[in-house]
Amino acid sequence: MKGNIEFEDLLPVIASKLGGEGLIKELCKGFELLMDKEKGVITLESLRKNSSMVLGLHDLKEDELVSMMREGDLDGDGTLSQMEFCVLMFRLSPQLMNDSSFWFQQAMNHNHHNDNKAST
Ligand SMILES: [Ca+2]
Repeated sequence: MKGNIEFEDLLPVIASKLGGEGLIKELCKGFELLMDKEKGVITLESLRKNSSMVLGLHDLKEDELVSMMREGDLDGDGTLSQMEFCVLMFRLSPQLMNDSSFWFQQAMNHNHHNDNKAST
């Protein structure tokens, strides 16, 4: 799709609109619980081991954990970095997606602002 903006590129914009660090912290609060403490990233193994500690993840089945990893792993290294996890949590939060769609539009409009000569 032409002019498609990657979701993760917009995350900082949306975060700043919705409440900045508070939002990021909220989205990422599960990360430290789920990550492999030695590697500093979430692996399928650490996800499997720790998902019971995170509300909303404790009854995920094995194949759901696998698809969560696959969906969240943007760079294909087989693990979830903190950023990847945040983006995934964002995608998995329908209410958040709903609230952010407005800012999505704002960001898109801002991006195509060049032919708009409106003065400030
Ligand atoms: Ca990754």
